[in-house]
Amino acid sequence: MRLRIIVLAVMGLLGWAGVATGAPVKKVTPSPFPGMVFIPEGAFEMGSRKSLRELDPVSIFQADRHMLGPEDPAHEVILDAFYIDVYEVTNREYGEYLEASKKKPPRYWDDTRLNQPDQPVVGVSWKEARNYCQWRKKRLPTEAEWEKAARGKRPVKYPWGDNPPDKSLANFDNQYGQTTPVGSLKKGISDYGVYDMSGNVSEWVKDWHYPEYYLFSPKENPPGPEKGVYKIIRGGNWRNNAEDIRLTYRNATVPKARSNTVGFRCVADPLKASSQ
Ligand SMILES: [Ca+2]
Repeated sequence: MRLRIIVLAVMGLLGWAGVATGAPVKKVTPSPFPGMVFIPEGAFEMGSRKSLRELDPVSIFQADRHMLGPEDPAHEVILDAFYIDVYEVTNREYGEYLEASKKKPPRYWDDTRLNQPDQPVVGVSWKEARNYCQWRKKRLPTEAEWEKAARGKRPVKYPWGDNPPDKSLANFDNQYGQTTPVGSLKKGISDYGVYDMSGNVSEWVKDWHYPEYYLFSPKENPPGPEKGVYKIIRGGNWRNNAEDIRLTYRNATVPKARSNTVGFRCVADPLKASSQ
């Protein structure tokens, strides 16, 4: 007993000495967001390869260019660091939210082809997706954040590289005839370790759709247009073809849409290091 007291006393003195001499105390910070991966700050090239100089000025005024996208011009974007969900939000996770919030279940909640616990939730409107993220103390990604997380560190066409997709890489082209459990297709992972960024479900992002946003969007942390009619959805889904699951492909739909091909994932901002 006496020995123990002495040991504790010595440890106390050492601790006191550490503080007194200003020795750095290493803080171990557990990941504040389980199930999320860190995307470091920095620049990346957003959009397809065509640069502003290569664009045909006449084509910018052609109506068909404005239907969706367009993906050009490619442009540099600089983002702050953020965390993103490794997986699309699942029915299991969304069910926790329904239980706590007493909100109405989404469309397709009883569809046995789509409602298994590990399948991504579908049939949620943009607002419902946003509200879910807020409930988790997260938010929907901006379009730029989504693309950076999908693109990783290389100028690639798909999260895994430039090889065309097959059913081991992505759930697309109705090859599975339904959504797959999130994270099933490990070969299709992005450089940052994010799953199903191509296919499975298209994903709501924060941004309104404005066709020529890439021409004038701010370089740093582009927040998306202030208003619009359509919200952007990204990544393509289990029914889309190979072209439409490319990571630069832009699609959009009305925010009230509740589709069996659209789900979402959330992002979060790093905790402020100074909060002590
Ligand atoms: Ca997806």
